[in-house]
Amino acid sequence: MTTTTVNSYKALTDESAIALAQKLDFFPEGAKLESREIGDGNLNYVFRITDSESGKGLIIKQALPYAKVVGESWPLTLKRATIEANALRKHGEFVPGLVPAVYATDEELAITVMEDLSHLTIAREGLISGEAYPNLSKDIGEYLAHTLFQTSDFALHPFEKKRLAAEFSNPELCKITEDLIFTDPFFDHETNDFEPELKSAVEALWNNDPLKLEAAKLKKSFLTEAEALLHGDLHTGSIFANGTETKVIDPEFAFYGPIGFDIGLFLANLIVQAATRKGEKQEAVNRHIVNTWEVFSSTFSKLWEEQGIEAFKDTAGYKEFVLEKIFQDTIGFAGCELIRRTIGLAHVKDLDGIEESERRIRLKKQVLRIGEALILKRKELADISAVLALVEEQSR
Ligand code: SR1
Ligand code: MG
Repeated sequence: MTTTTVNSYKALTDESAIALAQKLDFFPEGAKLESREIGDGNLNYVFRITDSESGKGLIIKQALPYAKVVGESWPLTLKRATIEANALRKHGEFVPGLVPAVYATDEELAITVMEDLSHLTIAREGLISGEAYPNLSKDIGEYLAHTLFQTSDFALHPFEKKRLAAEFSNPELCKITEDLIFTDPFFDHETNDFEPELKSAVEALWNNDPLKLEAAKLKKSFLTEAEALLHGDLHTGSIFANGTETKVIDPEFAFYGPIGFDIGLFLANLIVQAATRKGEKQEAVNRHIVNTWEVFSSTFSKLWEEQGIEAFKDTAGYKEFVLEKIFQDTIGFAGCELIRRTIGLAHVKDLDGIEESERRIRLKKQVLRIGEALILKRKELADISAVLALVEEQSR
């Protein structure tokens, strides 16, 4: 690991991560600490510091001044570490059991020190190896409803909501999403990455003007609709889980955006996983898809009734209008995520990890068809069961 210096910023090494951990009032005095860099994401270093004697551990996450996935040629703001820590704390006010505890931060070093979750596994990895995660959709449905409702105009005084929207202004990370999810996959752009066997399917997508028009509308929603404090990157790699516990990590893309974005990203990543399965195993993931939406919408609805402050909250049809708009956005954003995870810059192991090339290409074509149909038909789908029916139809 090399050391990079930017002003007073210094990239951590195992040694300096241990030195930092020793200064925190966390481990017993004189503890013999060990450090391991365990980051497998696209952007940051993650050090796990452990004391084998006491069994205690913590995580030190450090943002790099560039995107790790591409290299130093792609500079990236360190401010995202502060955004991430503050989003964990803000969301933790509403769902303390569903996010890691933040112990300390250092803005100059772009560091967040937080709870060690190594008794859990990354949900994407677990799902790929067939884990059922019985509580996953209930927990994520509740996480989504609470964090999104409680940071919206439906729950907050307008001054507080706008203060938060300003605090969580995150232009550089939003630009990544604007480019990688909403723009580049729909054009012949150099960031795209796909196998030659997909070329004709991809070219058909680039030449599909009705699809591009709908993608443009969804991008406009993402750019302009500051509805709630989003996680901003809620794929299954941003979730730790086991049979009973779920923790949402990594909200460095947090900003004020459209409520359906977080829900759509999560559902899309479940849809990809379901596409790789058959029979009862596929049905188990399909149940998570349905349950996520049902738990989200019923919890959101309850919060609206019990805690909503909007003057029009009891006006007949308004809550239903809001939920219908969120649903349609969710489905459209899910479609964009499916397309970009298949042919854009950042892929997913669920698909890329399939070694048998014929099956991998067939599933990728299937996921592209599902993504396209979700974007185009999002306003015709009556409910979440209709989404599953569409996914099934496109999978034949
Ligand atoms: C350059 S970052 C590529 C992707 O990784 C992150 O996790 C986000 O999903 C982003 O789009
Ligand atoms: Mg991440």
